[in-house]
Formats: sequence, structure tokens, C-alpha cells
Amino acid sequence: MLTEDLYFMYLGLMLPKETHSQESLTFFAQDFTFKDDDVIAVTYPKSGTIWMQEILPLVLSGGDLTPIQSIPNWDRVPWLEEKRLKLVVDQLPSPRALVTHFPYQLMPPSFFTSKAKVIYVMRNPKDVLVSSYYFHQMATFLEDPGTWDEFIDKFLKGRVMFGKWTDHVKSWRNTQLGDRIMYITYEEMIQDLPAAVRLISNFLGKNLSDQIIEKIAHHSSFKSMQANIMSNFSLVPKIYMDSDKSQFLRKGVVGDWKQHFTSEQLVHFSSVISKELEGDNFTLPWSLDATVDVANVDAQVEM
Ligand code: PPS
Repeated sequence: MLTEDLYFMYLGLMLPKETHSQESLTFFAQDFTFKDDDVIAVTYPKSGTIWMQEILPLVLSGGDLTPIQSIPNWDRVPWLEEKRLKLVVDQLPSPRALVTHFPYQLMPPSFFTSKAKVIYVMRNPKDVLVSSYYFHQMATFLEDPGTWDEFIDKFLKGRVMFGKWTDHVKSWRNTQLGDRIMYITYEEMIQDLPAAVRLISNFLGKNLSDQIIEKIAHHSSFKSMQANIMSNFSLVPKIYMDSDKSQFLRKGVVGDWKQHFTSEQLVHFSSVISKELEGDNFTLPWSLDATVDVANVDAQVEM
């Protein structure tokens, strides 16, 4: 299918027609009102969104498994900008957990006047790219990614849903939200999930016991989510997501990029991303230094 058959533009963002519409965006922008106790996980696609759809209901309910075992993740913690929000919003228990891929400047007015809390999850863009590449192969409502080389180019130019990774992270780094926002990385969550769940629960003012934290980490582990039909997208018909091509819960690891990039591609990728972040006052938890990256890849090849 042609790009224009699959996507439409909304305020400069390229969005898939299957999941988004002018109506859903108008609903989000004008009819939806944020509440002070809302919690919103914000991500660039493929950075840990569905992971937060698992963790947030567990934290907010103090470890009750009922929501994650009985409600599909897209209705349990809906995407603010998607068509389904309108259908489920009235059934969401308070405090509500929500997700969005929207950049900061496009959030609607009630977001800025509310006290809703935000958890921004960031992932190494090289792994985001890999995850997105496979997702574009299995999601029939997205454009075929083309070759790996072609997809790198599309990603760097922002010719993918939600535009450039650098624009997204920059928009959410320089906010006026003060202590309403916390930042966490996918890599931190992989490294020590119970510690990450503890940070999240503290941020949300939940004083959970170590036992509950362990329980939440267990039920939001990659393995548990892979086995949970409410979270593994097996309920989605194959005409939308073809799991023979790739799984939504594909690998769930850090550093899969090392299996994909050539040295030349790394130098190009890292230099474009670093240049676009130049002058912005934030440090990344991973290297975007092409020489370090290339050394990393070479070491991997030697192993
Ligand atoms: S989307 O389409 O934007 O909603 O995708 P998103 O959920 O942001 O990202 C999907 C990637 O997150 C991985 N994932 C996890 N990794 C580790 N542990 C857990 N529990 C987990 N849940 C989701 C998922 O496998 C995708 O990454 P890749 O690298 O493709 O495996």
C-alpha cells in the first residue's frame, strides 16, 4: 500500500490511519479532560509503552492482578490519541493510567493546567530502531520498512509514525512540569526491574512493601507478559499483526542493535543523532559516540 493510504498528517506528525483519525485527535484535544490524579506514560514508539501498560495498573492497585489478567492492554491503559480512547474512557478506574506517543508541545490545554503525573520512558535509539524495523514487518497497518539500510534513513529523517526520535525526546526533556515528571530508561528497567518499579511507585506516592514490588516485577517481566494473552497481542487478528513475521514482545533485551548495524551505518546513525541533540542540556545514559559504538560492534563480531 502507498504511504498516503496508510498514514495521515496531524500537526506535522505522521500517524497510522488504522489506529488514529481526525475524530480521535479532536476528541483527545478538545473533549478529553485530564484529572489531577492521572498518570501518563509517555514514550516514543518501541521504547517500553506496553511494559508501562502492565506496570502502572499493578502499582496503582497495589499489586491486584485482575486488570492485567482480564483487560487487553490497549483498553486497560489506553493511548490518548487513538480511536479506542473514546470507547473506554468512561470505564477507566481512578486514578487513571494512560499512555501517549505525543510530543510535549501537542499535549492539550487541560494537561498543562492539571497536576497529572508523567513518566517518560526513553530507550537507546539504536534499539528503538531495531524494534521498530521488526514491528513494521509484522504490523500490516504500517508501511513496509524496506531494507534495513532504507529503514535507517526513514527513521533518521522522521518519515515514520510520530516523526523523529530526537524531536520527541527533546520536547519532553525541556518541560515546565517540575516534579510532575519522572524520567526512566528502558535499560534501567531491564537492569533491575524491582528497583525500577520501586522508583515508579515512590513517584506515584505509593508506599508498597518489598513483597508487592517483587510481585509486580514478576508479573511485568518479559516472560510473564509473553504468556499473558491480555498483553501479548495474540488477541489481535493476523490481518493486523502477523506474528509469523515477528512478535510484538520480540526479544526484550538491551543491545540487539549490535546484531544489525554495520560500522558505516553506526557512524552515520550516531553522528546524525548526536548532531541533532547538540546544545540540548541533557545527558544520555548510553553512548552515541560512533567510535565507541563501532568498537562495541567489532568486539561483538570477534566473540
Ligand atoms: S509500541 O508499539 O510503541 O507500543 O511498542 P513499545 O511497547 O513501546 O515497545 C515494544 C518493545 O518493548 C519490549 N517490551 C519489553 N522488554 C522487556 N521486558 C518487558 N516486560 C517488555 N515489554 C515490552 C518489546 O519486546 C519490544 O522490544 P523488542 O526489542 O522489539 O523486543
